[in-house]
Amino acid sequence: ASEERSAKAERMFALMDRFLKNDPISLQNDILDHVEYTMARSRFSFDDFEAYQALSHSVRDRLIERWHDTQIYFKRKDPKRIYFLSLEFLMGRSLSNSVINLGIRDQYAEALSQLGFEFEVLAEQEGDAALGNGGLARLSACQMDSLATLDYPAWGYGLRYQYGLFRQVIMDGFQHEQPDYWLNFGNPWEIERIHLTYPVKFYGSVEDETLNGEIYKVWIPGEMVEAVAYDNLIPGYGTRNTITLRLWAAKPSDQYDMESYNTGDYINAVVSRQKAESISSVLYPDDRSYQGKELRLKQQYFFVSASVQDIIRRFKDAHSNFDEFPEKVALQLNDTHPSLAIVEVMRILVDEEHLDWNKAWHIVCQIFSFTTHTVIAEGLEKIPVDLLGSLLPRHLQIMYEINFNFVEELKKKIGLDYNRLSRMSIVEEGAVKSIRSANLSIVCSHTVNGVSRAHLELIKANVFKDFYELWPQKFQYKTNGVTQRRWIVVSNPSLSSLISKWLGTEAWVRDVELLTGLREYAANPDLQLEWKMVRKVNKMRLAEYIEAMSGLKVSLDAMFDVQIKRIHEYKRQLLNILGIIHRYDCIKNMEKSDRRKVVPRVCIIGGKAAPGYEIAKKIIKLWHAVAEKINNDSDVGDLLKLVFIPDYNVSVAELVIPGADLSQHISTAGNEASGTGSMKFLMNGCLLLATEDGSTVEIIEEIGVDNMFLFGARVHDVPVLREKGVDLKVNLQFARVVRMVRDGYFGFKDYFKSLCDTVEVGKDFYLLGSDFGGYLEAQAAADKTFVDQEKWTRMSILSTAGSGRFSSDRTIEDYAKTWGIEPCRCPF
Ligand code: HBZ
Repeated sequence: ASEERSAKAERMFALMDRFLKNDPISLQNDILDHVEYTMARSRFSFDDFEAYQALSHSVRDRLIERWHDTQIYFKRKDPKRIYFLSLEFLMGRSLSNSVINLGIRDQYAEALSQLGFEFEVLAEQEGDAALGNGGLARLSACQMDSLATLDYPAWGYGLRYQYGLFRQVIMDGFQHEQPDYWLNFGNPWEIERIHLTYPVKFYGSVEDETLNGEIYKVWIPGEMVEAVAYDNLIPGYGTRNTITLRLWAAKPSDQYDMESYNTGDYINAVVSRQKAESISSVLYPDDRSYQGKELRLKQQYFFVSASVQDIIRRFKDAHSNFDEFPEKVALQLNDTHPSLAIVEVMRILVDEEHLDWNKAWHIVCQIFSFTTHTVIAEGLEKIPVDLLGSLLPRHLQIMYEINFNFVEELKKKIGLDYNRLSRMSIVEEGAVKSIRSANLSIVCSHTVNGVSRAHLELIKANVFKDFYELWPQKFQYKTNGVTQRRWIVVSNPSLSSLISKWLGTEAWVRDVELLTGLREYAANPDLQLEWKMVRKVNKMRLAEYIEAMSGLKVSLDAMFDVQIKRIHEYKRQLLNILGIIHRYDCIKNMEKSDRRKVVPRVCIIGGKAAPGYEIAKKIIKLWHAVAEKINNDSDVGDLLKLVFIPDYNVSVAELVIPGADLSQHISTAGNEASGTGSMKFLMNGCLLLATEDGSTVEIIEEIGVDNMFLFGARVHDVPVLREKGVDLKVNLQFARVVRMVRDGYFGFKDYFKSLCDTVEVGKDFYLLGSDFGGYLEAQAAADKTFVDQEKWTRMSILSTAGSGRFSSDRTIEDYAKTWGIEPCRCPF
């Protein structure tokens, strides 16, 4: 039968030449067909949005062809597969990325222009898929692009939230959150697989069942919902391979609640069924703190259970013996959010496949690899046992058993050191008895990954010290990376062409280390001139956006100084604001004749605060209050302008990053696990002003400390400085700017009081006071360099040239070794 199947497959491949054509005329026909038959609009009357949708459908058709070929090929080859489990993916827009990876952007642009449309204009119609919070989620998206490009047999699994990350609206300088119902106008980028569903159980009880003289546990659920697959196609660049990001949506189950219909309360039965959909309705907008909310736990289990069932189903299609499972399957846990997958695999192997416990455990220990994205203990998830026991009674039992075995083994190794045993236990005894997801993930994974070298050192020394001492070989790091396809080719096409021209090849798009070839031309006046021109055009594009958005006209001669990321105390946007106040104060107190020497600046900031994070929201308001004052001070004019970019997201980043001269990555050392924004700026030739935190340490190694503006306390200084505090009599400049805010110089005196309190002597946990002097010096060094455009441009070129190590292609190659997977390239 399998021979017959593959013969049939061969015949199908032979038909390849009847697949869709990519010449402009064929593209036009396809677009118009979609206008008429998919959108049901007349060919003679459709607007830009409808054109965008028709265009997207024609791109999707092409993706589908490649995707089918890839999936059939994977099936035939049956390689070891990697399953990437993440509760968050920040995909952003798909159109430009897809046509570039398919290699047909120019053909589309031509086809559209003959129809009277402009590709860029239509691309702007697309909304972002924002199914994630920040760095962790965008990292997942970058890694999917690299997995596809490098031909790995990979699947991403996640949740199809109906509401993505909230929309940020600023009113009177305050952040307001609005729902992001991104599916309102349809989503051409997903394929609904109505027949690809799995039941997911909740609540209920566990009973014993005897089968052939053996006793097995059976879980009798109290509620059941259906997980429906939505496939998002991820094309690789320079390859036919197109992989799947499978997102699950919750639907009422038809199998389960027939009973309620027989009670006669038809209306209420239907209404209560509908509640099932709430599981996948909304993304939690907190990117650090963990709250023990039932809905969140339901989301985690829902997506994990559907994914694990899907993975096991695929394995069983080709194999009958679970001994082969670890040779065919690797699971990657993106943070602890999917850690229930471990327990779900155990449950299925033991309770449903009837493997004995030890055998199942042996399998589990070989398949999971875990990556942590946090540095602080407070960031670690804890699931209250009461909650878990009621929602997933069987899983709690399994966790207890895993923990019991682990603690027994541990006692043999370390003796009866009860403090250490209780720290390492998966179960935390305390006021609220809880499961420590990180401990579970570490115990059950073969590898624990940090996201930068510095991050690994921190977790070894702090949060996971006990585990590191027990299993040093488990702990590794895979420095994060970003995809140059999106972050240079899609977002900065003119820089992209310039690079290809000077390197004489486009090969860097797949092999980014080739960018080092730019180093030899860094001082070349011809390249410098072209480089500056490209950067100027990008600044112009950003300036137009700023004007359209805020009415503010900014000077292109000014230095565009950008900080865009989630708003957090540890990321120190407040340090940035206080630095700006200092700059303003200096300008005001200067002789008029000296003002000519001031380097004009446009300070740009963007980012969302978690809805419940009061201090972060005050930082946003402070920015606006300071901006109001400075932007309206005619005395200062173009020397200093402040811009807040509202609703920062992936597509905004694509516009802002190429237009930035300077970008700030100024977290207190020891707080940013890696940071990936800096890598995007680096690729685009933007200079960094940064602290020695997270991946910055490695960036310094690539581009050299002289090619950026470094300042601030180092990791080992931090505890000392926290202890010591700063003497504000010495640090007069800092005291002065904080006082200005306190005294109501920018209004809202009472409202800013608690914000000012966070940086008072003795309370300044993130060390704004002690880093302030160094920060001002680094800013002054940036000003000085900016005046020397030859030097600045050289540093800019060297930044791009040194960015190769921070491609997610390199990250994925590192992971591939850990996962034990090989490329599987579709040959057609
Ligand atoms: O992950 C970030 C780190 O802060 C950053 O340093 C790193 O570069 C990046 C990628 O490794 N962490 C997050 O973005 N974390 C979250 O978004 C998050 C979301 C939900 C949570 C916890 C954390 O429950």
